[in-house]
Amino acid sequence: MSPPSKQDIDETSESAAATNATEDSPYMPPKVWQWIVDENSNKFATLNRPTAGPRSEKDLPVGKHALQLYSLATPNGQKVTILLEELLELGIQEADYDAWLVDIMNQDQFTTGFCKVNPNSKIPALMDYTDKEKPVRVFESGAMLLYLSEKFGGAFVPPEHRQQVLNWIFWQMGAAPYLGGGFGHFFAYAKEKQQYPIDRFTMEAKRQLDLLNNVLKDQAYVACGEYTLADIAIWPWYGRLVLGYLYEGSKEFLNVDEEYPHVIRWAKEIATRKAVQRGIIVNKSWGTDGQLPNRHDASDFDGIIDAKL
Ligand SMILES: N[C@@H](CCC(=O)N[C@@H](CS)C(=O)NCC(=O)O)C(=O)O
Repeated sequence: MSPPSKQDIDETSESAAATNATEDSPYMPPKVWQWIVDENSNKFATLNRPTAGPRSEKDLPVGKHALQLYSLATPNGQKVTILLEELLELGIQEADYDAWLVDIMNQDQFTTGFCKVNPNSKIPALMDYTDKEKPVRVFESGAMLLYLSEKFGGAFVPPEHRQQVLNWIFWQMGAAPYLGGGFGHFFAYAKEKQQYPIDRFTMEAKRQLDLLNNVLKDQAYVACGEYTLADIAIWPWYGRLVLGYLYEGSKEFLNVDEEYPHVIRWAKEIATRKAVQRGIIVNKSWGTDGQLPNRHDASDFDGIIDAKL
């Protein structure tokens, strides 16, 4: 499927508008949805298509370690690099890894090589070549956290709190799309600011923050009294949101300082962890703070670990 031509777009928009739009509702859906590219609507407009699968031929690079990560320092990517750095911090040398930058704005996630590791074309994607005869592909960041934890003896999943950890990891995987794809998209990325979607997703983002605030009022970490995989999954989204690093202006807009003090306390505490400070800059290629586009060795952090959180 290829992008529609300018003529297609004009004809489609005109006919849809003519048949459906009313004064109260300037857009009414046509009977059959048509793919219309409006390059000015948001920064992902030219990236998104209604079809899946590769768009170009290219193999992925493979480095020296058994674990090969293909990712980007977005919250979903940071979860995994934080966990890998935490495992190394515990002294687990087999967790050493190569992390390769996948530039999603350059459509790197649609190469044949990337799609073989993750047919869903989204970062992060991981290959485990520990058994060279039977390499394992892992996609979906939540699955990746559990895979790595299990591979290394149940790290960050205390047996007595295992179910609580799972509950919160699955919560994060279901909840964060409302924060990122909903609130973040309409508040920060959509060029035209519309009240309806901003109200809808702000309501949900604040409900989620209130939930975390209630939980963190009574215990130090999200799943139990100790730092677990659940915090590693949740912090890059909700921790960085309340610290003001996700969407410009959103900390004030969501009234974070007034309403979610326990989330802020938890977020600040996790931000002091050395592994977290390393993990958040892996596969990062923007900003004036620390960045490490590709990571192959612990020494790659030398001189750049004054990362801004
Ligand atoms: N549920 C997935 C979501 C991954 C995801 O949405 N990745 C985004 C970046 S944060 C991506 O690769 N977007 C590129 C695209 O949609 O083309 C996970 O947690 O791994």
